[in-house]
Amino acid sequence: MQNSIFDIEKQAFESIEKASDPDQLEKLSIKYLGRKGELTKFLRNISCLPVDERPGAGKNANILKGKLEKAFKTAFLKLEAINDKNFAGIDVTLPGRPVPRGSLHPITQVAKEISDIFLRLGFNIAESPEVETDYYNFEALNIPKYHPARDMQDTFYVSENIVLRTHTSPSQPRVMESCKPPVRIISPGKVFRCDSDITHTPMFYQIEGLMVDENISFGDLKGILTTFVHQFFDKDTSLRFRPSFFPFTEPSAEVDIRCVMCKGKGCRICSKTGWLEVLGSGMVHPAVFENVGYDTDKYTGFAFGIGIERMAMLKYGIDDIRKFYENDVRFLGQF
Ligand code: 2NM
Repeated sequence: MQNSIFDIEKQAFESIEKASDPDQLEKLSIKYLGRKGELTKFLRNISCLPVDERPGAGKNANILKGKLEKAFKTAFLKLEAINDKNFAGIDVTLPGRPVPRGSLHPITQVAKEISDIFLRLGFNIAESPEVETDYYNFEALNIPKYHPARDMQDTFYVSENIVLRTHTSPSQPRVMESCKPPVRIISPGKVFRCDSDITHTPMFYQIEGLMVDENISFGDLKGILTTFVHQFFDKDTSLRFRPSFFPFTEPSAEVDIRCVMCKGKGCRICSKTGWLEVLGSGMVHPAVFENVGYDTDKYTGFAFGIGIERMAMLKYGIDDIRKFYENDVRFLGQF
């Protein structure tokens, strides 16, 4: 009398479950599925069964054969994994390895921070191409052909009339050509100058601003820039407006703040002067307004330019501008 198919199934699965090493499993596989194995014998003896039971028994036996083959395979893989040196001894209760979290580049953060201050003051963002015509980069801004700002040592020329913009101001005549006052815009972005040392990189970031309307005065310039400095540094920072020169503004003023390091006592950062130069500004030159078709009897305005790296260096006490562009995550990850 041979075992029923159900007894074979029950016994086989119980012993597969108990098997603790691959050799034992191999023996079990032979016991059930081998040439003289239980299931093989059962299949061979089907002819001894009553005729009407044969098809059902054959079908069940073949289904069980499939199930056992699969169960042996899975059990082998499981034992193999447990015995694998690399797998053995893993403590699944250990915390996972942290995935390092990225952060915005400090220049991006400071650019956003400065932009946000001016957006809250009612300015809009105006962008323009990084590769610019000589006209918008220089001519429209009252920088004539012989002006030193055009010196080959400063400007990257693409061709005779195409340059990499040396400031973000070209966006401003572009906006003024197509919009009537009131205009209140800031232009953040990359600019390029052929210069490289601890305070200069050939590519750097600027935010330039422009406000034009009827009755805009130097008082408005002072008010807006004072508010900006107080929000960016802190509200107790003193400012000083010092006469200067830019071809596109008249009068022009450099804005200094009380040294953020020594609070005015005089140190290495402020070259013992107690003051730090943070931005340039002035009342827009009438020649610029004439170039864009604005009525110079009706409109006045002010403009300013801020170096983003310089603001970031002062805010975070960074002494070398090149650190921003060395891509060292130990530096960049601190902000
Ligand atoms: C500065 C300083 C002073 C400036 C001027 C203009 C424009 F387009 F209105 F003429 N845009 N930006 C300006 C004025 C920029 O950067 C140090």
